[in-house]
Amino acid sequence: MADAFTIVPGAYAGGLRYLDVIGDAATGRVFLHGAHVTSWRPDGEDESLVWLSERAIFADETAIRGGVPICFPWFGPNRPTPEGPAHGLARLSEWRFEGAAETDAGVAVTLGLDQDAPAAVPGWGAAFRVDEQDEGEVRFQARYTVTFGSSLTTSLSVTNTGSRAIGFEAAIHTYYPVSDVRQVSVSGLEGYPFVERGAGGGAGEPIRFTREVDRVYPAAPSALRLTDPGAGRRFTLESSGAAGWVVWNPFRDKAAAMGDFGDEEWRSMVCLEPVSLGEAMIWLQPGQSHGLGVVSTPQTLPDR
Ligand code: TA6
Repeated sequence: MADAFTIVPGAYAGGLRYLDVIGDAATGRVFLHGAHVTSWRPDGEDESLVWLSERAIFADETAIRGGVPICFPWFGPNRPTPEGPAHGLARLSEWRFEGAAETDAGVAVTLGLDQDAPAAVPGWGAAFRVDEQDEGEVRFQARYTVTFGSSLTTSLSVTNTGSRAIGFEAAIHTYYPVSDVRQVSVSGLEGYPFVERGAGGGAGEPIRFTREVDRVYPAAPSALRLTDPGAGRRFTLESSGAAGWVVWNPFRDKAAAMGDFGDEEWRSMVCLEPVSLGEAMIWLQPGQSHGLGVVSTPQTLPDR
């Protein structure tokens, strides 16, 4: 049977190549730069169900603002070397297209990355945590499979192909579109400890957004719900291989301070990110692998 999907390779935006996926259940777009999903539109939806800034910059040395950035091999400012960029090197590296296939869950696109990948910023040689007592070579093979269907499934798998143990952090940093962030709630994290890195704008539990929220839940359950009455929609999220979550909205002031983020765009997005970081970072012995990902499923809210 002929494949029920089309991959349109080699299209360009700002000099970066991307693939357009046209399947029966959904369409999508993923850039080779960062293996960065920028669009996912399930059949029947009028718009993409991943948010993308109108000011996103498409350039080698910049992470695309919005969509689904991959944070690897560290999260945020937890860089092992002073010159390392926020959220690691993977979202600034050129991934290899390794193939696509029709599955029951939609069109699965796989991209690969290793320490020899061209990265806008160098540094794979010092990108991982290692035991200084160890000797041997640091090498890895990452594979990222994103499945465009009625749900969006993202899965990052990392294998230690070197000869010494490596430690790393990882997150799938998805931007979800919402009608108005001040009207939505995030449930599933009630009662779990968190570190607030922002202005502490999360009111109560379920989380509501009244100011900047930048919360790290180092250890929390795998299921979240993002409820958006204004859009009549709920996203259910189910993570795998992650220790916790990050919840982020920049709100007005931080959005205004970001050049690739529209001043009013803070109202229309929420980031919910399965993450393993800090004491829960992932350590792999030579030959070991670990997978981390999330399935995001939109549901229509019943009429009240
Ligand atoms: O995931 C939340 C966060 O770590 C925030 O602190 C904010 O920096 C956000 O990521 C975006 O980071 P970026 O490097 O993409 O601007």
